[in-house]
Amino acid sequence: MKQTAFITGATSGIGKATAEIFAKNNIRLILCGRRSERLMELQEELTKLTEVTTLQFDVRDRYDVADQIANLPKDFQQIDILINNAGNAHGLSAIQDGNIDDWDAMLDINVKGLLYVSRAIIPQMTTRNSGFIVNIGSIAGKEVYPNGNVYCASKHAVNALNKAMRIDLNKHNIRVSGIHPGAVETEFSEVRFKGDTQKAAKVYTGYKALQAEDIADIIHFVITRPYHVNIEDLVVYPTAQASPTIMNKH
Ligand code: NDP
Ligand code: 8X3
Repeated sequence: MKQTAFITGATSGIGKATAEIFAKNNIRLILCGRRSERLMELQEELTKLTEVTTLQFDVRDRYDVADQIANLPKDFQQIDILINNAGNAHGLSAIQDGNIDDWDAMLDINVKGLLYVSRAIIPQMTTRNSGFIVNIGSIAGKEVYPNGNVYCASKHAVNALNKAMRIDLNKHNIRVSGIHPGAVETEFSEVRFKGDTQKAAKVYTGYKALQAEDIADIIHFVITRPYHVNIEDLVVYPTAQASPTIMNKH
């Protein structure tokens, strides 16, 4: 039977590439993000391959998130796969210099936003005793690196929530997977450095970074294992990267 996937952060990077590979594999799509123009463009493109609807919301708005999910069109109401991907780093500075608005953004989006979306969707999965949740964490959720403080804390929280979901949803036959990438060349660093494209580009020069499609491919692999197989936790680095701070650049 055709499955339906709900993808947050589908307007760029990993989320967009995941939408594309899912569409090619005939998965019905609910695509989410704040940038409505990008959502419309993607819908137009992927509708050639599968059924697509879009939800435009900020994951920080718990009421809007709950309301829009509760009012999905009939054909999209059963969500089989949830990809919790929306998130970003904001700033990179020592804890004593941290910008408190940046801290709020990272905790509100990466942690609380993921919770709001999950809370709105998981009950239908527990009722059906089936479903798949993929949480996009980060190597920042496995190790802490200099100046990464609050972003690392937010991704450690995602790592903890991934485990918590596995435990609490175990009796409901729901699969839960955490995927934790190293450096992926997306808009991530542009957001982290507040639109400084030169600084952002430097993050990905001198080596071959992971591409959004690499992670999307892995997500698709994870969700297509037989139902009794659950890949609980997966850390993915570019070959040139050995840890958050060790990079073989030329
Ligand atoms: P991008 O910046 O390319 O994509 C981020 C996505 O998140 C966008 O679609 C954006 O959509 C969405 N988003 C951000 N804030 C909000 C919000 N408040 N409400 C709704 N949607 C939001 O980065 P990536 O694709 O790289 O990031 C995707 C995930 O992967 C993130 O969780 C990130 O932490 C994680 N990750 C990234 C790595 C990397 O090196 N790039 C490595 C490890 C993990 P819009 O702006 O339209 O709302
Ligand atoms: C993104 C990768 O190393 O910038 O989560 O934290 S890193």
